[in-house]
Amino acid sequence: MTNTLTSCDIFCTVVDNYGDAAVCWRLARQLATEHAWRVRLWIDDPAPLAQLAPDSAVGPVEVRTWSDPWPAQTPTTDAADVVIEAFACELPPAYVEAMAARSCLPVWLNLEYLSAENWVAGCHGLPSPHPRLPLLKHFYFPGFEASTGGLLRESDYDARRAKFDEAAFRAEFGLPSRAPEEITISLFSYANPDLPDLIRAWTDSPRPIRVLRPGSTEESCTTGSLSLHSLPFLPQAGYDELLWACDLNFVRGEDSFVRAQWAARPFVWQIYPQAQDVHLEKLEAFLAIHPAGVALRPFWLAWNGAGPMDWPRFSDSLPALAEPMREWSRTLSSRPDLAAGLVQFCLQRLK
Ligand code: TRH
Repeated sequence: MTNTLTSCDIFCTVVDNYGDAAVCWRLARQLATEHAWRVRLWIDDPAPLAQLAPDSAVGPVEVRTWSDPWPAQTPTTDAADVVIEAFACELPPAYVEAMAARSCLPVWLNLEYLSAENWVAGCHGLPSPHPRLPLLKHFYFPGFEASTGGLLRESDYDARRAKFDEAAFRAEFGLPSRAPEEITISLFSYANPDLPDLIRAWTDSPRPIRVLRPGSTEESCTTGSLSLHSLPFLPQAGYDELLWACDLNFVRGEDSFVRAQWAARPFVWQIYPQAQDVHLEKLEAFLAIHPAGVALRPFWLAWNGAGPMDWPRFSDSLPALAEPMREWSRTLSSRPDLAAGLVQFCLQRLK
C-alpha cells in the first residue's frame, strides 16, 4: 500500500464547546494536505466547524454529517484503511462490522485527550482487541514527552508566523498602535468567578492593559488602565495571529492551550474543569514539566480557583517568562508532530 492511497475516516462527536471539532479538523486537514491521505471527517454537529474553519466545505477534507442511524453500507461508507475515533466516541456498529469485513484490516485508533501525566507515555500505542471481531484498536495519546504521540503542529507554522504583520492585524480590528508600556492580552476562558477581581486589578494597573476577547459580543470599553475589546470569533489561523499579537494569552481546554505553547509567549491555562478536582492534578502535571512551571504556578492555580490571585506579582514576572516559553516551544517542535507520528504508526501496521 502506498502513502498516497491511504484513506482515513475520522469520527468526531461534539461534546461541548469547540475543542473536539478543533482537534479533529486540525488533524484531518494535516493528514490531507501534508500526507496526501484521502480523509473524511464524520462529525455529528457541524456548527463549531463552520466557525473554526469557514472554508471546511471546500476541501481538502470531505466533511460528512455523522447521522444516526448510520446509513446502510454503500461504497461511500465502506470502512477506510485508517479509522480514528476521537476521544473515545463510539463508532456506528455497522461501520465496525464493515471494518472487520475488509480483506486488509484497517488500523483503528482511539485519539485520546491531551495530558502531561506520567502514565500517558506507558499507555500510548497500547492495543485493545475487539471482544468479538478480529480487530485491534490502539490508544493514541497526544503528549509532551518524546515517547507519546506528540502535539498537532502544521509544517507551515513557522512560515506563517514569519509573514505575520502585527500592525496590520491591529489595524484590521480597529485597535490603536501599542501605547508605551502597554501589555496586550488575549482572553479566552470558561466562566470564571475570578474574572471580576482580575478586571479590577487590570483597571488599577500602573501599565496600560489592552485585553482582546475573541468571540465576545460585549461592548468594547475603557476603564482606568484597562481597554477591553471584543473581537469576532476568528477562524483557527486568525486565532494563531491573535496569540502572536499579544504579550500574554489566556487559553483554555486543549487546542488553544497547545497553540499558546507554539506561540511561545507567556500564557495562562484554564483547564477544562472535571469532577473531584481531577483537573488540578493534570494542571500540576503540566506545571511540573514546564521550565517556567514554578513561576507560573501561583497565578495559574488562582485562575483555576485554587489559590489567591496576585496580578501585580505575575505581571512583574512576565519579562522573565519570555525565554523559558521560547525554550519550551523549541523543545516540543524539535519532535515529530502528532500527524506525522500517527502516519508512521499506521503505515507500519498497514504493510
Ligand atoms: O472550546 P474548548 O473549551 O474545547 C474543549 C471542550 O470543552 C472539549 O469538550 C474538551 O474536551 C476540550 O476542550 C479539552 O477549548 P479548546 O480545546 O482550546 O478549543 C478551542 C478552539 O477554538 C481552538 O482550536 C482555538 C479555536 N478558536 C478559534 O479558532 N478562534 C477563536 O476566536 C477562539 C476564541 C478559539
